[in-house]
Amino acid sequence: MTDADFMQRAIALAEQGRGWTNPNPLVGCVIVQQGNIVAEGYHARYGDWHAERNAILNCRQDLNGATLYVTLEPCCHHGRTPPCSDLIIESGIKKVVIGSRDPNPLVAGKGAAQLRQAGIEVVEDVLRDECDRLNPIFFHYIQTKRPYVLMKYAMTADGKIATASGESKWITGEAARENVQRTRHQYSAIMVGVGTVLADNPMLNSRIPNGKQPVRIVCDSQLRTPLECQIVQTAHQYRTIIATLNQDLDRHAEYRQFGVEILTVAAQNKRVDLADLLQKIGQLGIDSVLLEGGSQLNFSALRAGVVNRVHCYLAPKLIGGMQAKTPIGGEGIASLAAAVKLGSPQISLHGEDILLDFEVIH
Ligand code: AOF
Ligand code: ZN
Repeated sequence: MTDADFMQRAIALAEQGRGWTNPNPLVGCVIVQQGNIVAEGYHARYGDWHAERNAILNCRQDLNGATLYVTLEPCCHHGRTPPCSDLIIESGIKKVVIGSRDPNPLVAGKGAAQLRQAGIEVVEDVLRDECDRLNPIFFHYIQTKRPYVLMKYAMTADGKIATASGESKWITGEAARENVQRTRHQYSAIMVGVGTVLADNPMLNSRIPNGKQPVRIVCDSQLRTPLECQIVQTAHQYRTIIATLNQDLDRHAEYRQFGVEILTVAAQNKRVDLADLLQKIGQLGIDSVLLEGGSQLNFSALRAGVVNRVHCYLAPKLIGGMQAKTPIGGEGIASLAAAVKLGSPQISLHGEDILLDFEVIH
């Protein structure tokens, strides 16, 4: 087994926390003694022990001279938990192999430096790209304090999100829709425009058994969300925020009695200013947003430059229709030269549907 093999195992362990650690990172760790894994650990849930501490606590053997593999630089600060660096030093571990560097200003190289000062051999950047891919949300949020935004839509092979008459259930099949449910479990919030609420009366929850429920956010500049809609009616059960320009406190009270939080935000072309909204929900501790349309909100988000990633589900169907909506509406971008650029996609198949997973290049 090589360093890369052990790190691969640590990555697989980190994956087990997916959906539960936000706004903290996914982290996995293995401890190796004479070429054998003697203990494993991962960060299972926000606020729980870190991966390194779990691995060390899980170890029944003497750690003297052992090597610790961890997907993220060990921390050296007192947060919700004590510094992992101290525990590693006390344990007798002689070598630490690290995947990602930690951009958290409280750590950022200081963790590795502390281990080296204590005489521990530190090797960095082992499978760094793979390890970095575990935590795009954490890296973005810890540095900007604004949530990471994933724009998701499902369209036919001719680029339509509904028929000309507005029928959209369902463009994609069951397997793709299940994958969206898994994605919802990984994001802290789901955001839609009021148009989507009026058209679909969606629930916007995660239907994964024991899944985490995302906060639901509706962008509704004029407060047109009906009090009778599912989102308002279930706001006591699932945290719900309506972002608006409307300052009528009596109107706010009508929503609040159902448990809806009203967030007044700045205006941008008479609509919700998404940059302002994201800054505000970042301050509420929300590290990630799954943007689920409709096409007007998608365009506003792209124009505001706040989208980090795109999930385009492509269904093997054709429907045509000049009036049939496409995923991104608004005025559109005027010239090809100004197009939003995407990286090369990761491509996966879900039943008959294709998922194109793009990073937005800023
Ligand atoms: C985690 N899990 O396995 C590692 C983390 O408030 P705390 O004590 O949980 O500290 C959170 C910070 O610790 C986090 O921002 C990151 O910089 C560092 N490493 N965090 O939640 C882990 N190794
Ligand atoms: Zn730690």
